[in-house]
Amino acid sequence: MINLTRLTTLALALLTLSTPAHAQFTYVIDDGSGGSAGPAPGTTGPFVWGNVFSVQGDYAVITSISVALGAGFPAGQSLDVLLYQDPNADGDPRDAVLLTCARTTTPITGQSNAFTLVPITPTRVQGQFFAAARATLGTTRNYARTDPQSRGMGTWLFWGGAFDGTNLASSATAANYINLATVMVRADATNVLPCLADVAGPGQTIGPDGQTTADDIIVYLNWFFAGDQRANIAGPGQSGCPDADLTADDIIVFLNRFFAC
Ligand SMILES: [Ca+2]
Ligand SMILES: [Ca+2]
Ligand SMILES: [Ca+2]
Repeated sequence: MINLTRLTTLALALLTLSTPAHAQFTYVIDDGSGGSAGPAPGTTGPFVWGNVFSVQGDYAVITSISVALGAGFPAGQSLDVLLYQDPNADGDPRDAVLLTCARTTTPITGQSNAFTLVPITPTRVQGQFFAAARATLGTTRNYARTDPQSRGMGTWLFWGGAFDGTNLASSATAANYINLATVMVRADATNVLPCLADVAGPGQTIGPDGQTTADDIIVYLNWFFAGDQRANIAGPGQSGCPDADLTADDIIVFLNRFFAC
């Protein structure tokens, strides 16, 4: 006679093996309550501020970056978030490589402890990474909300010179905010990298169906040739920071994602 209890247990065990559990983790070094005036670079142009974190366990896939803004952040200005890999994991992000970025046009402004959460393309990191915010400095400059009670080594600020806001090594000033305060920038992570090319189901219905098939490629290419921004997933050199254009870089990145699933 078949033991149904054992069969059920076996089926559940196999299900557990085949579908890894998604768990969430937030990288954070502030205590949630900011207050100091914050850094105010004496320049205009791009300003990047953020924190270096060490990867904890399996939580190596970053899914969003959250930023609390300082009193000087102008209403109506967009806010970018950026994720960098530190190639030598030494706590110094001046050599860090930009992996991906994203923009919000509706950040929460006004000095408060409210975080603006900006989703990014889920991206795997290792060792140490730099999670950062970017905005263009104007007449008011204290853009970064800081927490004076959470002092440490992790906060870095970049501005000035020929800095384009992405290549940290090109900034005139790279300041490690040692033991002064912490900027309120956090990163959310999960332990499983999703399939980023699963955009469609059977019959080219929109939305993931758990499989990668020709439907996904067709839907992506339809978006691309229609000028749909859902196809804009890369920048020059197949950078993970989308530019304004739909080019071969976008298609190559999509196909790389497809074959990585
Ligand atoms: Ca480094
Ligand atoms: Ca699919
Ligand atoms: Ca593009």
